[in-house]
Amino acid sequence: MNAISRRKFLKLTGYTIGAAAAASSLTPVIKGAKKINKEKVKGIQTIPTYCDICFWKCSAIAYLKDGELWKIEGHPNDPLSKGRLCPRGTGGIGAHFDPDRLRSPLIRTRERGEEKWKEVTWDEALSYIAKKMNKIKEQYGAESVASFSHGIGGNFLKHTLKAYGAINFGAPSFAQCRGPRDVGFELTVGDSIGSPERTDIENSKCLVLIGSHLGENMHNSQAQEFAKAIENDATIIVVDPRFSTAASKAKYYLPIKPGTDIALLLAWMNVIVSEKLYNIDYVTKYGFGFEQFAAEISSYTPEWAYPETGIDPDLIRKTARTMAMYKPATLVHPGRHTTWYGDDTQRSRAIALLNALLGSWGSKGGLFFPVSYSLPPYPYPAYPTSTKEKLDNPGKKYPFASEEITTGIREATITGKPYPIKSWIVYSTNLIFALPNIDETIKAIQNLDLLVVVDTIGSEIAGWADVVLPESVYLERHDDFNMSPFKQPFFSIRQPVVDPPGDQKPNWWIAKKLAEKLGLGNYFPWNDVEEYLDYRLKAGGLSLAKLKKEGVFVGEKKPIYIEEGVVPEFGTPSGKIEFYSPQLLQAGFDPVPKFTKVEEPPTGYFRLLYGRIPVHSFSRTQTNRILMDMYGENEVWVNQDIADKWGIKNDQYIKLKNQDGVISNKVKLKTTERIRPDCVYMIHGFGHTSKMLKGAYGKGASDSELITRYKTDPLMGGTGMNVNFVTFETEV
Ligand SMILES: Nc1nc2c(c(=O)[nH]1)N[C@H]1C(S)=C(S)[C@@H](COP(=O)(O)OP(=O)(O)OC[C@H]3O[C@@H](n4cnc5c(=O)[nH]c(N)nc54)[C@H](O)[C@@H]3O)O[C@H]1N2
Ligand SMILES: Nc1nc2c(c(=O)[nH]1)N[C@H]1C(S)=C(S)[C@@H](COP(=O)(O)OP(=O)(O)OC[C@H]3O[C@@H](n4cnc5c(=O)[nH]c(N)nc54)[C@H](O)[C@@H]3O)O[C@H]1N2
Ligand code: SF4
Ligand SMILES: [Mo]
Repeated sequence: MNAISRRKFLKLTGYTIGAAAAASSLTPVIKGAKKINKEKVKGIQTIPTYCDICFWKCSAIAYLKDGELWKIEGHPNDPLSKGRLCPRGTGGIGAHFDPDRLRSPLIRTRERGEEKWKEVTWDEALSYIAKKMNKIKEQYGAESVASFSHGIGGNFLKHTLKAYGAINFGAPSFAQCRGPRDVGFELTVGDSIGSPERTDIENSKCLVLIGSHLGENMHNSQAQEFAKAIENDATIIVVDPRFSTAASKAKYYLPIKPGTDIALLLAWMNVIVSEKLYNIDYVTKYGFGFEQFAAEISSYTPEWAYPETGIDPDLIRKTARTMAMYKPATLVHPGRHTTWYGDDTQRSRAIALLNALLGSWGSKGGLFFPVSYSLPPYPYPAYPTSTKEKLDNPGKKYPFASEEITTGIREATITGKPYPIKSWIVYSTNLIFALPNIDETIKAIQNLDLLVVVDTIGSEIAGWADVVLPESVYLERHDDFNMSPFKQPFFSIRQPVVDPPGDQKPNWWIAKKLAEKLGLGNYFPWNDVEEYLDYRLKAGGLSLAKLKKEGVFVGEKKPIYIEEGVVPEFGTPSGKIEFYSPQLLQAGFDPVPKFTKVEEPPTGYFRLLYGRIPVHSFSRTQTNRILMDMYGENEVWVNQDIADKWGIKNDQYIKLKNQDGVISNKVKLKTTERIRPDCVYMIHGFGHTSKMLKGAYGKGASDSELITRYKTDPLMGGTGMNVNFVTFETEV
């Protein structure tokens, strides 16, 4: 990045962590942590690895000073980080020094959820788990052990569980996050958006952000590219009920009424089609069912959309024409966390269609075709086969689900149907915070014979476990290669930088030892993970020693746009972009997206919205003292006029009460003109209730607790979570 964009990037994030600041805020915490790197090398050492504070997997270079972890920076060769980490990544070293880390395996001694434990050895913990798992297999079958995980670290444990015979695996990244978006695009262009997203933000001349709060949502490459687009004077259009950081960079800001984005999208497409502003050649060449689509949307004029969305028809026209003016370098960002209202797949489909009308799918400045390396897999023995079916989506109730549905596994655990689930093995996902309706999660847990949680800290889900296994943090372990498809083929290594401070173990070790205890040692023919990594690299003609030293291998540039010669393939039934979808019609759904009204908050209530802050990831960073120094509790955004009416003041503490009578922890008020009067907004991940999290316990309020209702997307089972209403309790 050049100097200007670096400054812009920093300005955009609003948070900078200097190495000095990081180190100074660490000093009090370092005490007590076991010293690292037995033979402390004098001076500076650098070790490349990749970050795990979120799932973007930026490559980084960790610095040791006199054998102690000192700081971490972006890897200059890495296409994802381009030499710069986001504020969370920079503060990531706080994860190593976190005084609230789990230090040894724990077995529950009292009722579930009481958080009373005895410390045990790894051998005791793994023997206990294996014994219970074998009993469950005997009594109910191996399919009755289900697993939840999030991120690459879950791969080895998944391997053990598949070898054991498990078939039910879920991650919140589908039904609570990007699922509707990926399915919406699959239905339309026959391909998903993926992660990292295939968005060519830096080259876009017109960038449309619907909710996607880039700059607060801090996925590194996207935030950097966004800074670049701003620098290039791209026209930015932001649609958000809240004046986000991105909105402050926008030429057009559309303060939409929450839940009405489909109406806006239909009106935009109506303008673009009726004024013949779409990319006619592209649509003729690649489109299917355009005539039916055009007829269907002909009544959705900006005047029709106005009373629904609250957006002035002239502004709808002007922004539609602007998008068309810059086509095909107009990018309507598909978003990521898209589980909002239960109609989310259709909204995402409308976004896919708008991109298609502009010819952005496959074009520079639009949505590119990602490229990647691939290494041959390790030749493991075949997994056992099962006669049972996965139970997350029985009878294909959600016909277009393309990944497992977490809440489907939870439901089956509650009902015992189509067959009982008796164990959850949970890796790196705080299900209490990630799934809507905590009571249902706890109800499901109460039906289990065994809940195992692998975590680094005593998260809420760990608090409910029978056995807690402490994992070493990313700076202390190997994981599998990162080979994410992106703009250039590349892959990177995660490797230990320092030793863990206690008896924490890496996931590969846990997976291998558990397999051995289960009598499945033959599924781990390697002794050490380096042997595994080396095997795969050699099979690809590459060297582990070199990768360990360099951190990242970057391949030759390849074509990623249609204009560079990529011939697009559409994996839809027609082999084209389906403006009109016969498969949706056949399954009983609208073949062209339609708008339906969402339920309004009752008088005195406000819609609860939530999002991200640059310095935290979900519910996983609130014990990281470096990051907590920068943002230590969340606040709730309330419109100034509403606050005045209620007689409540900025910085005052209030409580939120939802439609089902659930009352939150006390939370600071942020009164602002920057949000509509019909909703409130807070940062997800705060209001921790696990007493093991000393640095986070009781700080701020939890959106998860207030999300007792959710609306399930009938196409793919995603859980729309923007459907809860809260009112204020002013006595705290
Ligand atoms: N710093 C940081 N960055 C992160 C993460 C993190 O934890 N921390 N998590 C990462 C992950 S996994 C994800 S999925 C993404 C999530 O980030 P995004 O995909 O950007 O998530 P959204 O739900 O779109 O973002 C919330 C925004 O949508 C607005 N919004 C709410 N309701 C509506 C509505 O009805 N219509 C419109 N138009 N806007 C609405 C909110 O006001 C808010 O500005 O962030 C990623 N980046
Ligand atoms: N209410 C509400 N629910 C949401 C969201 C929201 O904004 N609000 N966002 C949704 C989205 S977009 C997503 S992607 C999901 C995210 O859902 P999750 O991935 O479950 O996110 P976290 O709550 O951060 O849980 C991560 C857990 O992993 C642990 N952990 C961190 N590092 C490691 C490690 O190295 N090893 C191990 N073993 N464990 C580790 C953390 O301590 C934490 O307990 O949540 C979804 N659910
Ligand atoms: S986006 Fe930030 S937190 Fe996520 S991997 Fe990259 S540097 Fe780490
Ligand atoms: Mo997400």
